[in-house]
Amino acid sequence: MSFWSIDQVAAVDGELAAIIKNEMMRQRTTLQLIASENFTSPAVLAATASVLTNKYAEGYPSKRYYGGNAIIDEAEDLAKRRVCQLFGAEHANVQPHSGASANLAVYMALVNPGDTILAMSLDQGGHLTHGSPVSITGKIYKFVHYGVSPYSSDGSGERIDLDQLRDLAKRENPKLIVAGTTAYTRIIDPMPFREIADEVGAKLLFDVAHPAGLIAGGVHPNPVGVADVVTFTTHKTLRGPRGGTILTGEGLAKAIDSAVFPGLQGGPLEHVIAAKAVAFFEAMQPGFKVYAQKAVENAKALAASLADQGFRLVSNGTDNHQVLIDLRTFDQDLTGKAAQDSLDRAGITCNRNQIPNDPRPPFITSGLRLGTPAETTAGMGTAEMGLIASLITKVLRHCGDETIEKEVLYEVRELCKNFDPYPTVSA
Ligand code: DSN
Repeated sequence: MSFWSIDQVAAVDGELAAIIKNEMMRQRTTLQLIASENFTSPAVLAATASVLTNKYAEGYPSKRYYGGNAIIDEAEDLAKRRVCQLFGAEHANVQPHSGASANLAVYMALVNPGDTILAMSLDQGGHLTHGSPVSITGKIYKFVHYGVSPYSSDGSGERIDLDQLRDLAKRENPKLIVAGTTAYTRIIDPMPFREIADEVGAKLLFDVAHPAGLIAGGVHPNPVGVADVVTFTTHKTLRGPRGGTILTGEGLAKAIDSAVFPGLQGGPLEHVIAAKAVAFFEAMQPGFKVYAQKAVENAKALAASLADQGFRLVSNGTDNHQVLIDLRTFDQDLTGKAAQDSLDRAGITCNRNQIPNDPRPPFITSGLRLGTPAETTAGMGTAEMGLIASLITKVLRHCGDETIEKEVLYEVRELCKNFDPYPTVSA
C-alpha cells in the first residue's frame, strides 16, 4: 500500500481529499510551464509522505538533541553523501526548508548585519533573497545590485553585465558577491564571478536554484569548487521535493551548519530530507543527463517557435530551461498579468515576470516566463513545444476571449492525455 494514497486521506477527511484530487487532476490535464516547477517521481512523493515526518531530530547526524535518531541519521547521511557525490562537493547541509532559508543561512555564516553584498537586482532577473528591499535580506544587509547589459538589436544584449559588476565591486568593496538568477535564460559561467570576487577580496555565493538539475545533468557548468558556497532548491530542474540545500568546502562547513541550526531553524524535516536523498539518487542515473539535455532542447524549440510567431525574447533566446517573453512588441497594450490570466483559463499555467527595465510594476509586468522542466519530465519533446507556442499565440492574439480560451483548453486537454506525469498513480 502506498504511504501517500489519497484514499487514505479520503477515509478520514473527504473535504481535503477532494482538494488534493482536484489539484492532481489540474496537474495532469493542463500544461505546467512554470520554470521553477517539476513533477517529482512517485518515489519522491512516497518518501515525503513517510513516517520520518514523525521524528524530532534537532542537530546533525551523531549530534542530535533527542534520542531515537540512529535511523534518521542514516537517511540524512545518505542524502549528504549522495549530493556531495552528485556535485563533487566536500560538505553538504541538506536541512534548509527552502532556498530562502538556505541563502539567509549563508549570509548569516559569512557576513555581519550591515555588511555590503553585491547581487543581481530582482527586476533584472535576480531573486527576492538577493537583497530585495521587501525581503528580510534587504533589511539586514547593505545590498548593492548589478543587472544585465542593455537591449541590443543584434541579440547580444540583456546578458549579465560583468563590467558593471566589476566596477561596483571595486567601488563598494563587498564582503560577499552573489551569483544566480530566477529569470535569466543564459548559461552563467562561474569563473568571471570568482575572478572579480578575488580582485576585491570578497567571498562568492552561487545560488543555482534554477539550473541545479542542468548542472547535475552535465549541461551547465558546475560552480562547486569555484564558489565558496553553492545553494539551491531541490524542486526545480533537480526534480526533488520542495526544499533547499547548501554545498561548501570543509573550511566553511561548521559556520554554515551553525547558521542553519540553531541559527535559523529548529527540527529538520527528515521526511523531506529522505525525499531529497531519493531525488539525488535519481539525478545520478544516466537517464537524468538525457532529461537535462531535453529540458534545454525543449526550451530552445519553444523559444524558436514563439519568435516565429512574432514574440520578442529577452536576450534573443535561451540556453537553459526558461524562456522570457517581452510582450510589448507582440501587443504593446498586453500586460503580463492579463496574459497569465487568459492562459490560465486556457489550461496553460505560467507566470508573469518583469523584464529588464520593465516600465510596468511587478504585479502587472510586461513579460511572461515559461519553463520546460515539468512537461519534459512528462515526456514532451520539441514537436509538442511547437504546438504549445501556437496555442499560446492563439490565446494571446485574442487575450481574454472566452471562446478562444475554451477552444484552447480543449486542445490542451487532448495534448495532456498523451503525457500523464503520473500514469501509475490513481487519483
Ligand atoms: N519563486 C521561484 C521562482 O519561480 O523562480 C523563486 O523563488
